[in-house]
Amino acid sequence: MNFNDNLLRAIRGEPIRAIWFMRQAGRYLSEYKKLREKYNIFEMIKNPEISAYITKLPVDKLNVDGAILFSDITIIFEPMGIDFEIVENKGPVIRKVLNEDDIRNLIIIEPFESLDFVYKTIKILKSELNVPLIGFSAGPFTLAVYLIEGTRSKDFLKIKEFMLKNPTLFDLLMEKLTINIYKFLEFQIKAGVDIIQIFDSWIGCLSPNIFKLFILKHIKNLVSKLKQYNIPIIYFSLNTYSILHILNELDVDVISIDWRIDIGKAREILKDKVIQGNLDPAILLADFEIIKKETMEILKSINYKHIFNLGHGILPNTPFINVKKLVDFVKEVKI
Ligand code: 1CP
Repeated sequence: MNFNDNLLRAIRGEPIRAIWFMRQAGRYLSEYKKLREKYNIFEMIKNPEISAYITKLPVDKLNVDGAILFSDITIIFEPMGIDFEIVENKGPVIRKVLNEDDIRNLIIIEPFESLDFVYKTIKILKSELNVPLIGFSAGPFTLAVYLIEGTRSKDFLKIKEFMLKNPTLFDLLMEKLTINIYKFLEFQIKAGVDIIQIFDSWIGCLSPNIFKLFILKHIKNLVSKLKQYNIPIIYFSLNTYSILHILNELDVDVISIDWRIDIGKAREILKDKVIQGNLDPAILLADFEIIKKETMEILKSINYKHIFNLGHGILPNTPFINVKKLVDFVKEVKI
């Protein structure tokens, strides 16, 4: 079994094309939907055989250049003592949002004890995969959104009010979340993942100034601690055109962008950083002619230092055949 290192080489900036998809392992796959009839998401994540099987599905079925661990950003909530559930069509819901005492008492996790199933899943995958394995976590602000808002938010007003009224307490929350995220990522690295992706899905709700004042130092701190492991780091966010120049300061290998920015513009702002993205996930719902045309637009404007991916996760109602044809097209097309 030859190891396919296209993704690692693309991350290093070599002129090679690589493709994978965020949320490639889950919800749009028929095999996943079948399993979902029997198990809930945490039953699947906590079962190393099932989790490894789901992780491998897109590699076997799509021939993508990377595998993303089947897990969730909320998997560290239980060992942190957070009472929550995943609600159908909604996502994580916290039963009791955090107050000052909860923040001061927030548990610092020991992943080798509480998350050993993740370790086992990674070990299985490392012996069976022929592509790099991507481990992940959320960024601290993205986790804080769930803990303070209670669930995903449209306007993010609760967390904004909280951080503006209680800056010191918010800073403590960010510090503790950053420690937990670091420990969780370090643990995944020690178990054997080849690449780390930080999903900071919700930072795009903040102004550039607030982002710099309240958030940036925590992400920089997380990245600088991870750097000792010499592992490629991808930083993902949404709606961050207005702070892309600030994100360019991060000492990460890849910046993942959404579809709201022209990729040529992103290239100018991100200088020589490797860029990941930026096909709109909705394009995969269209006819293949449109998928091809939009894909060509991206490939014509950025032919290297680029990892082909969507600007966000694959949508649940995406036809599998469209994803399959897209991978084949990207692998074969000559520019
Ligand atoms: O009921 C189900 O089947 C559960 C749906 C589901 C799945 C398949 C959830 C609940 N999480 C996941 C898996 C998951 N989540 C992966 C695994 C790999 C894959 O599917 O390929 C990954 C990488 C994530 C990451 C994740 N979870 C993010 C960051 C990326 C993003 O989409 O912005 C976020 C914000 C979450 C929270 C979460 N967990 C689950 C849902 C539905 C959500 C999103 C809810 C929201 O939008 O707030």
